[in-house]
Amino acid sequence: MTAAPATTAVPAIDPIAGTPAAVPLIDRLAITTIRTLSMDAVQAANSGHPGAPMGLAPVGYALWKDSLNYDPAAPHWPNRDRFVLSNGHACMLLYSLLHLAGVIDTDAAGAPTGRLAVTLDDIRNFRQVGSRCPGHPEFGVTTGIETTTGPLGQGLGNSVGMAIAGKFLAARYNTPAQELFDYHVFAICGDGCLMEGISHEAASAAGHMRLGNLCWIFDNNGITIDGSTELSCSDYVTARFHGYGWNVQHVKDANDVDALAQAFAAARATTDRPTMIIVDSHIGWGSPEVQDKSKAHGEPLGEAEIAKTKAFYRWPLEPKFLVPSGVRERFAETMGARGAAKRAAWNSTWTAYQAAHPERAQELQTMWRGDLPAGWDAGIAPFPADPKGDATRSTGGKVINTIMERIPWMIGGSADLTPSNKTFLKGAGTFNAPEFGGTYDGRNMHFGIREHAMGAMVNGMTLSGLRAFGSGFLVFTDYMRTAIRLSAFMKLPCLWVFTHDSIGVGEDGPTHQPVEQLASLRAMPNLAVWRPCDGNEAAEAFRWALESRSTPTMMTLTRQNVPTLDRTRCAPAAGAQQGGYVLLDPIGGGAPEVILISTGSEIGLCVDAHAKLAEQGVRARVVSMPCTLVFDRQTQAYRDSVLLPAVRARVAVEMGSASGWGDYVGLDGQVIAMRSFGESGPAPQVIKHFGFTVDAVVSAALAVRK
Ligand SMILES: Cc1ncc(C[n+]2csc(CCOP(=O)(O)OP(=O)(O)O)c2C)c(N)n1
Ligand SMILES: [Mg+2]
Repeated sequence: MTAAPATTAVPAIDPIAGTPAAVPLIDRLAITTIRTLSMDAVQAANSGHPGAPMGLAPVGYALWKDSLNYDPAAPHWPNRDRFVLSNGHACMLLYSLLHLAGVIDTDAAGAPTGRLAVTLDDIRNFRQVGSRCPGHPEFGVTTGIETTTGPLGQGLGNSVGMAIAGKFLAARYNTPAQELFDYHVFAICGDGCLMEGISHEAASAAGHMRLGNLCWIFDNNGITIDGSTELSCSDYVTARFHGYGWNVQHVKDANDVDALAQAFAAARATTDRPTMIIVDSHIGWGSPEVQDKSKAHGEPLGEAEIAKTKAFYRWPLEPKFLVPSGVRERFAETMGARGAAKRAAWNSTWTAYQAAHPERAQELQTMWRGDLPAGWDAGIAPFPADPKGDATRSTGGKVINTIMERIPWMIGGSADLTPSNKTFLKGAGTFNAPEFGGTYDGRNMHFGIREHAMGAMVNGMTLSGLRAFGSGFLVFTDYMRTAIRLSAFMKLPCLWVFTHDSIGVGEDGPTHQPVEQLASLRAMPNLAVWRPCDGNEAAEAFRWALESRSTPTMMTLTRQNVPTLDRTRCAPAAGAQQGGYVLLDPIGGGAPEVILISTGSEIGLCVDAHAKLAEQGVRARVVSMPCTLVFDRQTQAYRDSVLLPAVRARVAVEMGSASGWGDYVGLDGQVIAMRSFGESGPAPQVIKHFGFTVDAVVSAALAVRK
């Protein structure tokens, strides 16, 4: 299946410096192989980060060799331990490990392709366009990469989400006879990850939830890009993590693989809380000139320094990318054998489980395929026409509650705004540690006031197969923008449910009234920003979101009531599946002279303006555009049928930034939008104050028609 990679005969290498003499030669060779592959790859690319992989090589090696339960022949095995490299710049550590461990490559469906996930040639092509070894680890590009990292701290948040998923799956599916899920999540992080605020949010949440299946490993090298951490940070990490309720261990020498192995074993044995292992290390270890200096962080060592460092390692200068024979075999006989045995045992458990619990087994298979149960949306009932209407956060909450009943692995919650967001899942229990009154099979997450970590946690939960959602106020998506961006970048079908979507928030004022958020989120590639106009469009939007496999959804919902449109007068809400559709055409027929385009709460204004224009004999069309990204994905013919190219008199109306609407109204159109921050006041007054009135829409329509 997988071609055996060429190995190089062991050159005349002496025992390798650094690791204790008691460590077998082959292990010392393996560790130095990781170091030298990293140095050579960065040098060849003339770009990258050699220092952290050189310091962390024994840490990664000890973890993979002796602790990680992972079968390189089955990188998608559901009960594998997860390994996250939160300090993504250290990716040559990960690429080296993936290569040496012989992790196989799979296609999008998870089938083996017959090559390695990372070949030696991939490593030689580190950081080149199209390479399997991009500048930072990318989920979906390289098999075995569990999550994309690079923005420091994100991986830590992801690891918490993965640990939550592990607890949830164990609680929901394990039986006394069959323990299907007992995996651990290990994340390596650096000074940068721990300085980032997200690490606080994530650690606090994980400690509170008592996630005993989680372990973070801190590369305590005292160096960041600017220089010594004395420049910027003197946190006492031990006390900090004790404060979070974590088990804290300290390994005083990163080269001490025995101490590391003990620490990993102790982390596994600690099941009532997460573990932080602080590992004192040296960036650029072994390099005479750059060890312990920030210079080791992010630039090639240079040929001369590589020569000196390899001499210190007692390693031959040539060939580059040397993998001594025996090193790959060492991975195979340790991690490989252990992983294969664990997976074989798991397979028997799974077979027994399928026989004993066929429905639950079916559920898991559906989840693993990324599918939904048959008839998952059958419970969604239409909302009857109602001029008074309801807020889309309320109708949306009803839809979520309907669909979650049929998707048992749908789980999520809010950053402490559950009653406002209306995302509580009735009767679904609370995910939390039992000592705080929760259970691990509860499906209501209380993320706390931690938007940023919530984002990364939802990504981690989604990476683990769950249909996870996070909610909050739209204006605060800025706090978690990187996590949202990564969901779009990783093509995860996350569901972001953000309410209070405009100045319609009212009294809370401009700090709470989003203006530029819609436009800025729409600017993100592969993020479907939905802004439904009523309950029926909200139902369609959720349908789209759940059926999406590779595009996350940002559902934006109103705080204030909006009318539920009479669908006998307006087009059916199913049109929303195209992202934009003709809601109303001229009363009495005839070609439209003017097109009103709008979303969400402003559709009501356009519907009323449409009637007023008709009274004045103006033939208007109203286009509802709840999701521009989905509309843009339609055929040109469809888009032209909605936004008739001949009709250049167009008005777009949205209580947000005007940015982006020019694409739809063109140079002859007008945009009624926000040009400033909002105002505190009762919503109807604020909305009127900023000119969002039927008359304004009518005037604009008449103006563009000329
Ligand atoms: C959110 C974020 N901010 C800034 C950066 C740029 N950056 C990459 S590595 C780094 C320093 C990280 O220091 P540390 O984690 O200690 O890594 P080491 O130098 O020890 O490898 C910075 C600032 C980033 N990748 N992500
Ligand atoms: Mg550092």
